[in-house]
Amino acid sequence: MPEPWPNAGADDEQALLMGNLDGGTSGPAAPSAPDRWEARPSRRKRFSAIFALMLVVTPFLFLLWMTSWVVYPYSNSATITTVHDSFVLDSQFDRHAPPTIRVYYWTVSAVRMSSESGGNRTRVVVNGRSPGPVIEANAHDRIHVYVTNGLKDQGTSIHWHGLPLPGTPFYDGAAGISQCPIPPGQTLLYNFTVGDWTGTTWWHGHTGMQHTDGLYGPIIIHSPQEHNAAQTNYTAEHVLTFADILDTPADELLPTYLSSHDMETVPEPVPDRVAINGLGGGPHHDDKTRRLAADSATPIYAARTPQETHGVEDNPGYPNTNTSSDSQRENKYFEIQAEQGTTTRLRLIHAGTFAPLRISVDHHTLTLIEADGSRVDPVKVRDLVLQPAQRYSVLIARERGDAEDGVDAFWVRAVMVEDKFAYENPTRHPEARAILRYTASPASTSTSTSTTSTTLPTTLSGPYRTVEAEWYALPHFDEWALKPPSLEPPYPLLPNNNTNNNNNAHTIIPFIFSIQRTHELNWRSFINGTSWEVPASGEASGVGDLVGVYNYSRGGGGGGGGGVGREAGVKVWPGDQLVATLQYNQTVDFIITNLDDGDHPFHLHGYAPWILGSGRGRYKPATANLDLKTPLRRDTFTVPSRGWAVVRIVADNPGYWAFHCHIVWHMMGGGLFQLAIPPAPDGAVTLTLPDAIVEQCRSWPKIS
Ligand SMILES: [Cu+2]
Repeated sequence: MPEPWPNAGADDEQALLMGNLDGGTSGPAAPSAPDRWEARPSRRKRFSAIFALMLVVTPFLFLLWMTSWVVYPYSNSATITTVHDSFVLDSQFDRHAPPTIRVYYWTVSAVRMSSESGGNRTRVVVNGRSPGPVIEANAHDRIHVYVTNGLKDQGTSIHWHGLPLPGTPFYDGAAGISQCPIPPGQTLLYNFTVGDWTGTTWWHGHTGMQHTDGLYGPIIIHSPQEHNAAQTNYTAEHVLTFADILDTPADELLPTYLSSHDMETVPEPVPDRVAINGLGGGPHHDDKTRRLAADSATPIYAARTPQETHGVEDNPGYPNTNTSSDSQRENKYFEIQAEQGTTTRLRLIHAGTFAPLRISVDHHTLTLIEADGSRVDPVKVRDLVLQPAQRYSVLIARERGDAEDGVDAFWVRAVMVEDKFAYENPTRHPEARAILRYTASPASTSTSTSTTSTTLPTTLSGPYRTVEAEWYALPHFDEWALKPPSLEPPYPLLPNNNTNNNNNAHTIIPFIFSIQRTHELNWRSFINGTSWEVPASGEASGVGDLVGVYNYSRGGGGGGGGGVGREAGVKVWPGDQLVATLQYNQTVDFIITNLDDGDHPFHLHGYAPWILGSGRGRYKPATANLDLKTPLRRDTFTVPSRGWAVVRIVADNPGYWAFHCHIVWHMMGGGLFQLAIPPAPDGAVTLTLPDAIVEQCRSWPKIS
């Protein structure tokens, strides 16, 4: 299907955005860039009360602090669609609508909240909340996201994880690669098409540790065909965004992590809790306590100990439009409502940082139908493990026995997989829960997202008793065993160098990943002996290389001479930037060897590689048994501990793209390298770097 969108063309609007924002006269339209206080009346009241008591002596300091949260005034002229913004996806969403521009106005800011220990901690949020807004669109839509940096002293940027961004790689959001961070007070319009990509994905901050500190949210791209296949027939769908969460700001922990001289093993900070759509992080009472509580119809969280409010505290301003009473505000579990006798699709997203999460629903099997946007041959499992940045869709339906017994409510569980933790974290709450509740009427499509019920599930983890035998007979989940639906288009055939290239050789790029304590006793991640260093704020490889990849065609094409980006091969650029420059349309196999004793979820920007194979030990071509016929494509895959993986791409998406471990500690410690892919040498498509991207790099020295 052709897309009606030109790829360039937003430059005029970008130019407007470069101006000063607090003047309010030249700013772009943003009908609802919300005042964070207006959007969160409950928190405002709470803070006011606390501060009125505590800061009587220093009212001026408080006022100063308040005014540091700038509200950017906008007019209302550019809104094209109404932004739907809920984790309960709208069943009326028109999957057959003509290509549409969907416009979002976001302000990134930091909010402080009191932590368990009584101190303050900071979360980085969009429009006052974490997880931030949902982007919901159709294939071939164009997305406009105006991102205003409301942080006082840090740059920011947003990455659209898994979306290929054809023709607009400079909006990929990877700071130091595709752009410089957006300076404080400035706005960048991210303007890209979705192409024909469909499925479940997410956006997140890609500057420093902001993602770990809360800067993330879901992206759902619908396909007009998604309800057609009988095996994926479902009546409602819900998004569950999972994250492992730290009570200490991650940007404070990073220097400690990198210089933990006395630790013998890699000391990634052990998460404090897990959240599901920002809620349900516990602590959870044992089953006996829960039963008693449920029997007496008294919520267990009615006791307002400080520990009982984590879910709420983790989510300042989390959609709470219906939370008009105290009892509702105290509810802390995300609730999924499913209609009796129907099938529900759950879109599962790991938006966290370090701990893999084991996901299950009491008394239910999960029928897995999607991995990172790729349809999979449906497979039934008892539970699954989500690695950081991975996504799955599963179908669930109530077992007959439960229906007969009148069991209507079930726990959804997300439990940390703990084998990578290097030390004991005494404040750790390893499990988060949500509620799955069957109702007689259709599932709510309102924006109410936290439970309003007073009865909690009483189910235990595991199968319903009448189906135990079948349940235990189900295979163990294995991400490397997933395959695309057999013989079903539109799965592209695996390309090879005979069919898909213009005389470009089929190239193999090996890379070896390790985490080591260096000479200075710092913990660093290495790829082929290099350890990526985050460029200074005014630098980005894709912007600095103005005579390289982006202006490729202007230099006469053909791939020779000129800028640093043109010569094919793997090189270390100044500033410890490891860059593999490819030829357009080249088929490339990456052989990744993981020398570390942990699994690492690797993510390639701009592509969904074919996942050819993985194994333990070192890669041996003769015995590797690669799948060269029906491999799955996905953008985030696990390279096993002390093992290997082989993935393939065809370099048909020009741009600078990061390829890195998605455990943010490892990326920031150096575990990242870059692909530089030029446009076609015939000059049919040129990439023009938007002036706004260049200007934001130039403006950094002036700010700092
Ligand atoms: Cu890693």
